[in-house]
Formats: sequence, structure tokens, C-alpha cells
Amino acid sequence: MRIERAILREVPLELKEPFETSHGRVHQKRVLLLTLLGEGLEGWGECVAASDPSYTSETTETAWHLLTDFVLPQVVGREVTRAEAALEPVDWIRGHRMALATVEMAVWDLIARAEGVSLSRKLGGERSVVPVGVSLGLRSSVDLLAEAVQAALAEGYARVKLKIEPGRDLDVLAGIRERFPDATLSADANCAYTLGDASRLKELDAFDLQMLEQPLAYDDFLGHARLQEHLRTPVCLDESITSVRDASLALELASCRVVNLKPGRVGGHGTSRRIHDLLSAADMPIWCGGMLETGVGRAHNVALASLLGFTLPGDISASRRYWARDIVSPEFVVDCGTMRVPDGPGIGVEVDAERLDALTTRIASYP
Ligand code: OSB
Ligand code: MG
Repeated sequence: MRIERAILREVPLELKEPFETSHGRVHQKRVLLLTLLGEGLEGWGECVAASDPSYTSETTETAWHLLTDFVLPQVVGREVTRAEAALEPVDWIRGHRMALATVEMAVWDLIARAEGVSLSRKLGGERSVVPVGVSLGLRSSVDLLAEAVQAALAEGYARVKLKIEPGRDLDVLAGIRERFPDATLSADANCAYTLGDASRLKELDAFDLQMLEQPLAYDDFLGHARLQEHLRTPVCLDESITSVRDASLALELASCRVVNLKPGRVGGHGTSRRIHDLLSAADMPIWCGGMLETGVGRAHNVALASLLGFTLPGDISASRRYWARDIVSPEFVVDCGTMRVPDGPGIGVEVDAERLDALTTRIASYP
């Protein structure tokens, strides 16, 4: 397959409701969508970077810079049979895994379509449906959060994740656990605590959480190991895991008991599969996280989550969770806590090209 052409678009989309985490409130996602063309087919990738460098150091703008100034000019025109080989000319680039993943994942889609197989099958996925959960942002009161939890459970989500931060943690979780004694709940701190908060975090053990996600700094593997020793609640790493080496380090140091794997954060599906294989062999449960993706990124996540090592519900909610209208059809829906894995060629959904043109604010094409 020759990658004949690349088109990168910026598509700003308003969220249905603001999403608040320990970093602040997000109203809009500046989505970067990549189309790779070859042999009359299209492969699609979505950059997961946020508009500010709070989740990781990458942003929409750094990804645009990397893709347009370094990556796409090197990738277009290449003849590829394996997705990861497409990025060999830029393997000298340090970091910027979200930018690189955009291309790597689009190549996987393109190659799967050329072979007429679903991306799930191409990646080695075996499930036809995957268990899914939902991530709820911080709310101004426990009552308002309880309403959102109630709605999420009514929609059938298999697990509800609650964002926490210092000062909005113990009371919130106590209130929600009291109202929903049997729900599968987890908490995500997005790096908001330090090891000095260990005794406060120990109190979370009372709430029977499925896990506590990324309580400490993104680069604090040792701190997470110390904290995990102290807690009964499993610690899950998200921001910390950007590579196979990070995953090995977390295993070696026992920094966590669960991993949230996001293909868009680790450089794409190739690295995701290697992390999946490493952690599955070590009996470490993994699940597929999300980054407020449109249907393009969501389709990639569902395909990856169909691998058997993804044993816990992913943050792969319905298209309607974030978007009044998704840019793909069919939209993703949740049924009894699961989502169907598309079985058409590649990512298995179609992007609405006309709508995309209407929404695009910036475009770059190669050649
Ligand atoms: O920490 O998992 C996170 C969204 C954006 C950035 C980071 C995170 C999240 C979520 C929501 O929790 C995941 C989703 O539903 O897409
Ligand atoms: Mg997280």
C-alpha cells in the first residue's frame, strides 16, 4: 500500500456539557483528524491531545506542528505493508506520542480496509462486544453528581468513574456510595495528590472502589508504588504510561494493580498491543481509556478493547455522551453495559465528509 496523500484538519467541536477535572473545565475539543489516502481508500486517525498541556505536555498546537513540520512530509509517498513501518523515518523524534499515534492509527485503518478486514480482527481482537463504563466530571454538589450517576446507571454503563481532587473527594465518594451501594465505582484524580496525602487517600478504602486512577504525579512511579503498598484499593496508572518501558517499570516497581491504556497516548496500536501482551502475561488487568474522542477515535478504542486482555470496562461511552451529533455513522451506542465492535472494513464507521468540511477551521494537505 502506498500512502499517496494526507489531509490534516482541525475541527473544533463543542461538548454537550462542560467536562471538569482536577485541571479545570473543558467546553470544547479542538479535534485534529487525519485522512490518509491510498489505492482509492481512506484511513482515519484522530489526535487525542487537549488544547492545553495539563494532561500531558502535548497540545493540539504542538501536535499540528509535529505533524505538519516533521511527520507527514516524511510519511506521505511511502510504500507500507505494516502500520508501524510507516513511521520508521521519524523514529528519531522524542516524545510527541499523541501526534505520532494519529498517523500510526490511520495507517492501521488504511491497511485493514485494503485487506477487507475489521481493525479489531487486524489487531487480533476476539470480542464482538466490549464492556463499557462512563467517566463523570466534577459537579458543584453531591446531589447534582448523584443525578448524573443515576442517569449513567439507567443508560446501562457497567462502571461509573468519578473525577476527584483534594477537597472534593471523601465527602463526594461517601455521598455517592451511600446512594448507590451496589454500583461499580472508581475514582480518577488526574495527578492531583502527593504522597503526603497518603493517609487521606487511605480513607478511600472504605468506599469499595474498583480502582483509584492516577492519584500522584505523571512521572512518580516510586510514589505510586509506596502508595499502593499502603492502600487496599487498586491503584490504576493512566498519565504515567506512555510506552512499553513505562509499563515494565510500573510492573517491576509494583506501582499499580491496573492500567488504563489509551492508544492515542502511547503512540498507537502497535505499542498498545505490546503493552497489552506484557501486562496480560503478568496478569495485570487493563482497560481502554478515552480522551473525549469523536467517533473516529472511539472506533479505534473499541477495536483495541476487543483484545482479550482488556478485562475491565473501558471509558468508551456512547457518541451521545459528549456530542449532540457525532461525525461518524453509525454513531456508537451502549446496550446493557456493552458496545458492539464494528465488523466492517477498518474502523467500520463512515465519516460524514460534508459535515466535516463545514466544521473544518484549518487544513493541511500533502503533497
Ligand atoms: O483521565 O481518563 C482521563 C478525558 C480527557 C482526558 C483525560 C481523561 C478523560 C476522561 C474521560 O476521564 C474519558 C472519555 O470518556 O473519553
Ligand atoms: Mg484518567
